[in-house]
Amino acid sequence: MTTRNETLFARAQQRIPAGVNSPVRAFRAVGGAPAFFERASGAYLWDADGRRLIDYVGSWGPMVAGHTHPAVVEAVQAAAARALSFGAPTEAEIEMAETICRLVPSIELVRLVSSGTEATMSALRLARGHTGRDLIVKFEGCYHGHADSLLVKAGSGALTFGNPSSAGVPAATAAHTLVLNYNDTAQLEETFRARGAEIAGVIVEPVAGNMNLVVPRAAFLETLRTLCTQHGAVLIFDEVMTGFRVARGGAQAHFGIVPDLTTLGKVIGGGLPVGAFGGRRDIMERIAPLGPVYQAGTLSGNPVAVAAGLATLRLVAAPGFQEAIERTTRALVEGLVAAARQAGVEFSAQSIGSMFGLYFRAAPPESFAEVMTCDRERFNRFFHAMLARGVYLAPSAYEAGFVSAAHGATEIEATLAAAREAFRAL
Ligand code: KE4
Repeated sequence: MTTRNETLFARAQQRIPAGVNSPVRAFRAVGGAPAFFERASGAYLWDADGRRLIDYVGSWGPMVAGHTHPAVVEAVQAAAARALSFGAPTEAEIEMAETICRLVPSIELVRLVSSGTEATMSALRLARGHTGRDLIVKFEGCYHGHADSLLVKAGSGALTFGNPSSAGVPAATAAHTLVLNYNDTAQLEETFRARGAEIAGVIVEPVAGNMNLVVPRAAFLETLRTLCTQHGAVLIFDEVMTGFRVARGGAQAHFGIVPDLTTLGKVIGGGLPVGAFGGRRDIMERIAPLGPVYQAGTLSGNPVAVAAGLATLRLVAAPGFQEAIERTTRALVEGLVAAARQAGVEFSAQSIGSMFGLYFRAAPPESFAEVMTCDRERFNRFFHAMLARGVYLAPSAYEAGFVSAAHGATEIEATLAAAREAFRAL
């Protein structure tokens, strides 16, 4: 019998490439028809077949307060009733900028955009404009959105479908992108020794979440900070995913490393399209119309999207919010490890803040190469076994998972009960 998800998927593919508006949603890595969702509330999603699912994707990060949080919905409704867009400055954008700078003190000046891709693309152009250099450094398996310079050995959907370096990116563009190994401090030092004077900037996920979850080794970020300072390269922390997830002030607060620029997205939009880039005032003052680096956007700082983001950040900044969500995430991970051990399945997992990684290998990977040794087929079977039992994980072995403040003991215990069965069925 054809399910409604399957019917919708067949119809979608007639007019949308692969039936989706972003590749990783297509379930091509895990197989089967993607779920088409109709509504969400708290920790739950309901799909076109009426299935209620516990959600660990959270729209890939934004839904940290849980779906349709009343404070966020009310803020959006009130803003929308006043105006949908002006294309002109509003007081709400000032409040958003002040809030971001207060929560992430390394950001002295910030500009809003409409996606994480716009944020990282703009930050790179700014690093090049500020230094007058062309070379940028990224790390294999890290994903920073789909700007040309960054689609070189990228993670997330690019990695999921085995095309980490996209077609359509001119060789001349890719030539200005140097790709190093995440957590390889020796290679970093050697690269800066050889080409430090050419490097405009280094962009890094301070906790990698697009090749599954990979946590930086202690010296990695510190060495990166030291080398960028020594050679006059701009250190960009791409906190689109880690911002307000790894810690209230992002991964930079967790590790105590101060980047020159930070990119944000996801949580700061609360589910609506908001990105941001910001940092040192002397660098940010190079952005048009103050300086020579052009950047613009019709809907940048959109009042309805900013209302959703501000309401979400107020919830995130509340006392106890981060501590509670970290406890829930740890309980999930510890329970999954215990369930796998009980079933005799080789499995490991870890969490940092409200992000987690699941690995079908004995220990959490510390590099892209180690991620590649995870049993992807086993993950795909586990994904479907959990989906069949009402739990929605990211449909790719190369994505991090996300817990929300709406996940409580009931959701965790239901997830672990499903996992105990799913591990046994592998
Ligand atoms: P967007 O352009 O998708 O808003 O942000 C790009 C981006 C930038 N930097 C980091 C660290 C990111 O994780 C992302 C986007 N993350 C993916 C999920 N791994 C978005 C999901 C998708 O592509 O559909």
